[in-house]
Order: sequence, then C-alpha cells, then structure tokens
Amino acid sequence: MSTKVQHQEMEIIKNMRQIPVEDQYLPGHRTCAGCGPALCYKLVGKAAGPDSIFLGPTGCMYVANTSYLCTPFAMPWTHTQITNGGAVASGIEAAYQVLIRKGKYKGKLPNIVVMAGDGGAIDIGIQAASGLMYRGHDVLFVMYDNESYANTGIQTSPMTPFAGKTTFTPPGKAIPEGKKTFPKDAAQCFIGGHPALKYVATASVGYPVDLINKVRKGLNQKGPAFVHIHSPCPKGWIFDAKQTIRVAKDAVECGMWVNYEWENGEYKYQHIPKTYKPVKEFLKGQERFSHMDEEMITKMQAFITAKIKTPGKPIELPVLGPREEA
Ligand SMILES: Cc1ncc(C[n+]2csc(CCOP(=O)(O)OP(=O)(O)O)c2C)c(N)n1
Ligand code: SF4
Ligand SMILES: [Mg+2]
Repeated sequence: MSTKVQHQEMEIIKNMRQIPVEDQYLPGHRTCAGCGPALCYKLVGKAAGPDSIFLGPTGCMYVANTSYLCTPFAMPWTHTQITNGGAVASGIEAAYQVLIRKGKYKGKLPNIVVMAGDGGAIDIGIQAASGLMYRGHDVLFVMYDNESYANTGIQTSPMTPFAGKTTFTPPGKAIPEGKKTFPKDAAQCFIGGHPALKYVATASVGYPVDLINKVRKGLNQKGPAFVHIHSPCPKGWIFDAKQTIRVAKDAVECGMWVNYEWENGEYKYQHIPKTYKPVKEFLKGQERFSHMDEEMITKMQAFITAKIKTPGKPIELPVLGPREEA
C-alpha cells in the first residue's frame, strides 16, 4: 500500500512583525551593495522556511553566492544549468513523490523552489520551466527579475525595458534608443499556455509582506506556481545602492510594475496608486535611461498607459518589432 503524500501548510502573514526572524539566506556572499535579487532571496527563503530545497540556475544569485567553501544558503540548495532549472526541479519533485509513496521518506513534501533570473526563467530557461508547468509538478518557480543578464556583464534580456542601456544595447548614432523592443510579459506567457498551472503572481522587493504571502500561496498549491519578482539591480540599472527600495516603489507608483495575483482564472491587484506618477519619475534616477529624449519617453509612457489598463493581459496598443517602420 502506498503512503499518502503530505504537504506543508504555509501561514499567511498580516504585517512586517510576522516576518520570520529565521533566515535561510545568510550574510557571507558577494553580491553588490543594495542588490535587489539578494533581498529577494532573503525574503523568499524566509517565506519558504527550512524544510525546503532551492535550485539556482546560473546567474548572479548562483555565482555571487557560491565562493569556494563558502555559502549563504542555510537550506538545501543546488546549482542547475541556466537552461534546466525546471527540469532538475521536476526530477527532484518526482523523486520525493515516489520515496514518500513507497514509505522510504517519512517527512512531508519539501517546498521545492527554483530561483531563476529573468534569463534562466523566461529566455534561456523557458523550455524547462514550461515543461515543469505543463506536466504539473508541485514546484514553485520564482523569477527574480533584474531586467538583464546581469552576471555576464549586464547584457540585454527579454525583460530589459524599452530604451534600457545594456552592454549589448548601447545607445548611439545608429540606434539612439539603445533597446528598441518592449519587454516580454512573463506571467502572461505562462498563464496563457499551461492548463496545470495553479497560481501566478507578480511581487516586488519593495513590498515584503505581499511578497512573502505570494510565495507562500504559491507553495500551498498542490501543483506548479509561478511568482515573478521585480528586483532592482543597482549595478545594471546604475543607481545609488541606497535607493533599491525607492526604485522598486517608484516602479509601482509609475505603473512600470504592477503587483497582482492570478488564481482560478481571476485577477486581483495590489498597491494600485490613486493616480499614477509619470514614468519619467522612474526613469530619471537611473543612468541606464539617461540618453532618452522626449520622443522616447512619450513612447515609453504610451506603452505603460496601455499596459496598466489591463495588467496581466495583452495590451491594446500595437507594438512594432525592431525592423518595422511606424
Ligand atoms: C547555456 C548558457 N548560455 C550562457 C551562459 C552564460 N551565462 C551565465 S550567467 C548568465 C546570465 C544569467 O542571467 P539571469 O538568468 O537573468 O540571471 P542574473 O545574472 O541576471 O542574476 C549567462 C548568460 C551559460 N552559463 N549557459
Ligand atoms: S549585478 Fe545586480 S543582480 Fe548582480 S549582484 Fe550586482 S546588484 Fe545583484
Ligand atoms: Mg537577470
């Protein structure tokens, strides 16, 4: 007779005082001062707790966290290739299911969490992430989004905003805006094509209680969940390391980022301001946008204005590809 798989029930918190004191992500790593993804790791670790297995596809949060004989991870953690976080997590989850059912592992199913960068989630890693979600593995896939391939020198990724300067999109005479395309909508990519997906949310390191609760709701599903977390990167976006939280909140207050949940086919929104600030407020503190002229800012504002009408859903505005003329 097979043993029934028991799941952990993660508690939903009401305020900052209820955030666990216990850390799974400890000091002793080499991320830059003010690193948003490091804060993201700390908060997701607190949310998931010690009975967890974390997977780190190649990226800043692997490389800067794993100096020889030194690790900040208090929970079990493994590196994966940047391409295959979803595949490795699927195998770990399937193995635990079998071990528990055969009575060879006595505990509850651990919280299995992939912590992928935007490259490891929605670009190079999308095939394995999609496979995991399609097959319905009981795994939380987190995408910490610093809007670039940061670890290899701040190269453009599909999450880099329009006009974002990176080492692969330098603004110049030929391409004054630097990056010509608008970013992918990661949550929409996954929601749209994965019938077994249970829960999708967007969160920001600027709103830690909301972030922790979304991670826990994702973990409480008996199946795959995806949480996309906005994580400002002072080195890549070029702003003062003290301003990480301010930049994260500016993104929400200007509509560059919207916090929402998708559950049972329904959308719920959080932190929607009464009146959005102009996107200029978000752009002005970051050197990566310093080359933008009024025409580029107007184009960016039009995209954001269209997007915040129906966050999480396709935008109404036609967006041209890089080789199409207006
Ligand atoms: C198949 C493959 N292509 C490229 C690389 C080189 N590479 C290592 S880390 C990295 C950047 C990862 O970007 P992201 O997933 O967004 O994480 P971040 O570094 O921004 O935290 C790249 C391109 C690799 N390791 N494997
Ligand atoms: S480059 Fe960005 S993401 Fe990478 S460690 Fe530095 S601040 Fe963090
Ligand atoms: Mg990245």
